[in-house]
Amino acid sequence: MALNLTQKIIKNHLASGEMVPGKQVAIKIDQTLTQDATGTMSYLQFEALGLDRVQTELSVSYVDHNMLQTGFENADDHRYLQTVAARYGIVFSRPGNGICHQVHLERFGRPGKTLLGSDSHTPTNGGLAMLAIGAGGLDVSLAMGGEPFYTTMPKIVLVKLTGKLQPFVSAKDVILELLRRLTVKGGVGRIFEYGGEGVKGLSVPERSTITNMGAELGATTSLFPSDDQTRKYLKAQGREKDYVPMEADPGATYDETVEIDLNTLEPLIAQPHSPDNVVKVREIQGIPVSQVAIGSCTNSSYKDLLSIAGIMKGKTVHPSVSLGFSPGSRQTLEMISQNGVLGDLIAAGARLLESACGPCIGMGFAPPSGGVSVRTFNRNFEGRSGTKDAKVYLASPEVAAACAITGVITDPRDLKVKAENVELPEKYVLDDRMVIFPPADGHSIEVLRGPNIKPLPTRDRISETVSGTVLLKVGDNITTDHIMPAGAKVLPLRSNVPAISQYVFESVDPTFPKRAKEAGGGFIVGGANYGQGSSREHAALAPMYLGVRAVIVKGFARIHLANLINFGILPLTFANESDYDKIDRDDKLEFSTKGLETGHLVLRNLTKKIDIPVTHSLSARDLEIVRAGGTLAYVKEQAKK
Ligand code: MIC
Ligand code: SF4
Repeated sequence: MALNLTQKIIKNHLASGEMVPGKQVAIKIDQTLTQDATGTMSYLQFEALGLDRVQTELSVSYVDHNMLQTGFENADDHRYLQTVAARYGIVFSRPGNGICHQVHLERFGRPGKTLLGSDSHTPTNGGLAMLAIGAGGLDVSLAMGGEPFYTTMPKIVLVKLTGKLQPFVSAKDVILELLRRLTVKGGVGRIFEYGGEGVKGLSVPERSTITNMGAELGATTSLFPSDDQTRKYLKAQGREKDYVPMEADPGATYDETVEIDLNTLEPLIAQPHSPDNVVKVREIQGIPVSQVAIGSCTNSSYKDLLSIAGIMKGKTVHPSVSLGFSPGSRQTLEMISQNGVLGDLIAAGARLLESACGPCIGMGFAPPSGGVSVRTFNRNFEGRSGTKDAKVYLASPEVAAACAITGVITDPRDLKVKAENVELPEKYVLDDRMVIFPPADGHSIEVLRGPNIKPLPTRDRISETVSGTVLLKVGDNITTDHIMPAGAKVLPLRSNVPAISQYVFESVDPTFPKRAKEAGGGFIVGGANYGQGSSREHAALAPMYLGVRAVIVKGFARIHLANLINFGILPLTFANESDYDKIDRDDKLEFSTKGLETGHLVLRNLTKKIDIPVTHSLSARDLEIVRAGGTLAYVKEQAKK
């Protein structure tokens, strides 16, 4: 049977299950990656498994998120990560070496392999024809322990590209166009496989910009074939031996198809406060801009910085704009410092930021009050920048550079500059000195833990009757940034669940943690696409710590759903969406867990004296996990058996 590329990779890694959309599959994982903000939890969980060494072909631990060291916490976490990596056979990418997804693409990603990362933008490496999936830290720790990754087999969507990108139109516009058409819910339960003639003209870094932001569609992952572009890129990275050609079989079929003609695409921009609020740049040109930020795992490659320099060279950043840029990796930074591009950008007035996530996660470079910030990033959720009333727009590097010069939202085609054809280098600077490879035997390594690293909270087995109060009712598209904010103040508490739980739902209802504790826990009610955005398991772990028993919504985002199960919170969905209106905050609810296996439950709303039917999509394994009080408890029970 003719297989598409996704099916080929899954088939090669299928540990159990059937490749039928909607059924559970278990996928063998070749590589894992973690970053520091999710990594500490992931390695604490790996340690709890009691294994001696990681079982994967390659596991890499990056430090790129919690880089602002205003106290001992982040520095302690970095030291913990470095020592735990050496102890258990994990490669460690030191702070300063760059953003996990960019560095992984440059140095480690391999066509046809599977990659599980504790970060939602892990699909960046889909640009190299990897099946690269974002997951909670616990799922990644299990994968490091040799367990397959369990997920629902998604539908596979062919994104057929034709034509060629026109000058000043870039890869970012391809994914913004998809977000415009399909919205932040459009990719849920789907994998986006790119194909068609238009693929050939896109380099690996461009492909990765597109697969990176498939996460904003809610997709399980996105990937491109491995072809001559892939070979060229790997060769330039000194890794031609990692190249294998990979593509869909002729006649392969897909569940859905979307077509994009690259010839007709125009520069696009996502307006506040959602990545799918996309319009043509020309439709909103002229809006004054106070800040421009270039970087993030989406658009911080060598090619991106060269494109910007092409526009900025010899010009000056507009007096009302502050322009900051963070090269995606140390490799990129070294290269632009050697070829003069860094000098050109600095001469133009740009501010060099660290090679890290930085402003993308609210770690510095926050916009001014009410300011407009144009960013090459992937997320513009309200308040994420660190300034609550800032208005963040998402656009390509070319659009961002144009705005930096003119001080207003500008279509780069309206600048009187010639578009440069940016070629990828024949050879990248190869310098892995900031990567520490683990010793063959890590037994003698002492794992160093700081006082901010607190033990993992646990949950008891689920009871036969669950009752409690509705602590909060929220609407559609609630992000994990709403549930568990990031930013410079909260991020240093990632290894300390009791402390970080005090910030749950801070921007929605700051009384939530106190009320939850006082009520002895309870329920959250939400709308569609609940938990979209990041992979942070703290958005489940901290509510679990506060006693949340079940989340009842119209629909879940994939990673958050898995995280809720992992921490023993029951994810329930309204059988009839209109029943959302039949529950209010402070209502008392009760249900029996006896019938969980049937997939259908009845919630008794004791306050309104009505019954509300709810369903769930949990597999038999998921159910056992929730009954046990979470995955770690389940794994331990299994080990005893
Ligand atoms: C993000 O972009 O939101 C993050 C920060 O990278 C998260 C991970 C985290 O919260 O640590 C993600 O995307 O998964
Ligand atoms: Fe870092 Fe931003 Fe990418 Fe998340 S989206 S990994 S915070 S750069």
